[in-house]
Amino acid sequence: MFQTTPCTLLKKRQRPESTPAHPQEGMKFGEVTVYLVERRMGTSRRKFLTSLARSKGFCVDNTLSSKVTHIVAEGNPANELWPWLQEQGLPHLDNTNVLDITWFTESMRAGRPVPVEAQHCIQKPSLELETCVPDISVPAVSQYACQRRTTLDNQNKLLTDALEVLAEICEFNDNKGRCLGFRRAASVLKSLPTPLRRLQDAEGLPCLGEESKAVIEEIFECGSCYKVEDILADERYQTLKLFTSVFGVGPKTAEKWYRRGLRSLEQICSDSSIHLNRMQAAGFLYYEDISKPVTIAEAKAVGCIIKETASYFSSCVTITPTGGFCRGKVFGHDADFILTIPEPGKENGLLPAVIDSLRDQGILLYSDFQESTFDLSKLPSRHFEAMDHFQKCFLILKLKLERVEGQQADSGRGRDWKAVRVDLVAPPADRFAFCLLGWSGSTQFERDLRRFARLERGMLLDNHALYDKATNTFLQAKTEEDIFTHLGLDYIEPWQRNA
Ligand code: DCT
Ligand code: MG
Repeated sequence: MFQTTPCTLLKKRQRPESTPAHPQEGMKFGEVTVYLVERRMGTSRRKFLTSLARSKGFCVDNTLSSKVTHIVAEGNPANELWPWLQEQGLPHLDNTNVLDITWFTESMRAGRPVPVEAQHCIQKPSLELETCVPDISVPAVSQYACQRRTTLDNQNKLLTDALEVLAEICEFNDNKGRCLGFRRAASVLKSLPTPLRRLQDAEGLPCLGEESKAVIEEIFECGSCYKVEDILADERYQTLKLFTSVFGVGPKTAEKWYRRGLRSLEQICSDSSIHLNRMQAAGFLYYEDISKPVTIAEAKAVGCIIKETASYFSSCVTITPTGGFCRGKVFGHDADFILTIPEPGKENGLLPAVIDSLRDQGILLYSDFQESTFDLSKLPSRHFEAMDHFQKCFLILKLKLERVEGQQADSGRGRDWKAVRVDLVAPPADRFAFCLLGWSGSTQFERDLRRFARLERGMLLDNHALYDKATNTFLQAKTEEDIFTHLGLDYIEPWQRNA
């Protein structure tokens, strides 16, 4: 059971007699002395949180002494934290609040120490648990995908496939909230190292709402979920799936066509009253090819072509694969690349030159070029936009099969090329790390990185920058690791971001 004593036994304290290493001017809450546990939190994040709390009038001690009333830890499971605390030889440990970072963040937001509640406390594991069954303790799973390691080895595919069908139908019905709920639930299950065997195994996992739990339970009991089976067999769902599989067709257009009674791609192509935009027209024209997955060998071949093409513009261009392939996927719906030039401003003419050259080579089937609207003075953006402001282009390239390793020139399709979707983005060199982190995905991982930055760190993150609201500064980063460090997060490798 959770102990209530520490919350009610807050000792009235006087200001520390000795001057601390950093004078704590304006200390307002004399009855609370906070100690931040550095393990798992990291030095820079601890320093940041210490100054943040002190700036709000909290007393934060750098040493763990009997003066401390509130010990705050982050990402430390109870079974690791408590033995460590006990080793520190602190008297009255049982009367001290041992709290999760949530108490700290809520207090920072409130501008005062919030009352300690059950959900804030990191409880001491019971002796019984420690001595009898030490190995069953499940490490806490974070509600944020950016604090979980999610490889492509999904141990709960049956469950996540079902939850993703529900997410999809919610998206078709324009129900964003429910859609996100199912996506978050699926994402948590994808991160688990072992398959769930029964509903009880999901106890304590974050982001699993009642509906998701009911689906999981039904699958365990009946082998499948009737609601999901119904959706999969539903004509509207199947038709919307088909229509949105066309490049340039989103859920809104698909729904419009469905409501007009259209049910097949042939019907759309032969309906003279339907006006397709340029992207959709290309989507239909090359549907046979671009509806098939891009293989990793094809993506590599495209990378070489882009490299050769960009080198005519400048020998200093770097091509960095991003998107699903950088997360270890062997198939994707497109191939994504970031192009950079070290010289500031030189990237401006880069993509138009690459596009012109691809056209001259006769391998450009479609291009949609978007000029840069990036303006540092307009940052930070409070609202995340689906697309960043960098110069970019969405292409369809004619990939000669002879360029693809392990591919026969004519593999029975009567032609020696395949149409392939390719996305290129060219940020200024000093934005590279933010751009790479944003384009590496997965979408769910990106969402949670931004949510984590905002809610847990008071920072704004997007594909352009990281902004610290507490200090009103932009935090610079050369690498993705730098950004994780600023956020006080353990580094998650790209192949562990398949959330
Ligand atoms: N992205 C994002 N939010 C979106 C769309 C994309 O954060 N709404 C990011 C994450 C992935 C990256 O951009 C590239 O996008 P896609 O190519 O659509 O995703 P992918 O992970 O590369 O998937 P696929 O393998 O199917 O191409
Ligand atoms: Mg991609």
